[in-house]
Amino acid sequence: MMWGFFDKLKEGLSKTHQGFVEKIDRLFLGKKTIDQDLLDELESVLFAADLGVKTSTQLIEGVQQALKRGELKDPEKVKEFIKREILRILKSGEKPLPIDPSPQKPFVFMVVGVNGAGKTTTIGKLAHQYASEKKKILIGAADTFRAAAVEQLEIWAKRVGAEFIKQSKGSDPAAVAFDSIKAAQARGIDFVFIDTAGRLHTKVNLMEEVKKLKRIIGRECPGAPHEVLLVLDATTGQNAISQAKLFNEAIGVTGIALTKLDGTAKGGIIVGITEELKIPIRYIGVGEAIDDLRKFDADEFVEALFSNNAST
Ligand SMILES: Nc1nc2c(ncn2[C@@H]2O[C@H](COP(=O)(O)OP(=O)(O)OP(=O)(O)O)[C@@H](O)[C@H]2O)c(=O)[nH]1
Ligand SMILES: [Mg+2]
Repeated sequence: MMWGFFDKLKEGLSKTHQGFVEKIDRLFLGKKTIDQDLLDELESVLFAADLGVKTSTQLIEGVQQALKRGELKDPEKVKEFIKREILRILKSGEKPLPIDPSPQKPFVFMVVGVNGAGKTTTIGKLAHQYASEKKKILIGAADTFRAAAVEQLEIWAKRVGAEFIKQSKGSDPAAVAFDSIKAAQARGIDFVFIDTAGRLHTKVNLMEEVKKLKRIIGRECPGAPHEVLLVLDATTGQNAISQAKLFNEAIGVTGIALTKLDGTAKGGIIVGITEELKIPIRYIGVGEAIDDLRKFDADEFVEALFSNNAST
């Protein structure tokens, strides 16, 4: 199981590996010394890998300082240095939610993100994980923007054996959230997942909407939502960082699920997100199947990213 996911992760990260690790390898191949040109080229590789300007600049400064201290005489060492620094950054963002996060009942997840990021799918996968731990789950369809969104969520709820709360299309999302909390309290539910819309008529409305939802959830269940989980699509690269800032300012994001790391060359965004936002990465998604969402583990991630794909 463990190794199955590692291989999947490695395969998923192969484009990022090619666009980043392999480029670094090629850059230093046969080089005897590290000069300014080489450092400039390295900086371009880091930028192109979507690590973000801030992180790339910091890494280059780190390399320069290590060079001055005489620690990187051998160009091969530069890659090791970068790997170590990336691991250090990612470790700082590794704070998984325990399977039983608190004795509070219910523990409420409010799941937010722009349309198509993977909110509904992530709820399905998470609900599956908690359900397999014999927890009682309730899912609330507070994305009332599209009827299809409610149906998609209902399919997931049935599949994992979760209770499901919905209203008709176009109804007030806050009313669905209210019903969900009330039902969860009455039925002794352990975990509540509130799905939200990623698209309304304007961005400002979306933020007002999620603020209102959060307020209602907190009013009906003090301390909730216990986790405001922002779902970000890794394929959107730097855009994911802007989205995170918007949501964080509006409602205070407590954790991130980074989806679609499979098949994108922009996987380096996870480093930029951790460094710039200081919000823990809780989960990563590497595919559409029910088991393709995992707790984020920095060591595993960095190993998968840097390991040689050709050798498998
Ligand atoms: N390859 C891949 N696809 C994913 C992953 N996570 C989600 N998806 C797919 O992304 C698409 C959108 O996912 P949804 O869960 O519907 O996204 P959403 O945020 O709920 O979208 P809206 O309801 O429109 O706001 C679906 O086709 C998912 O199967 C992932 O980790 N990898
Ligand atoms: Mg959805």
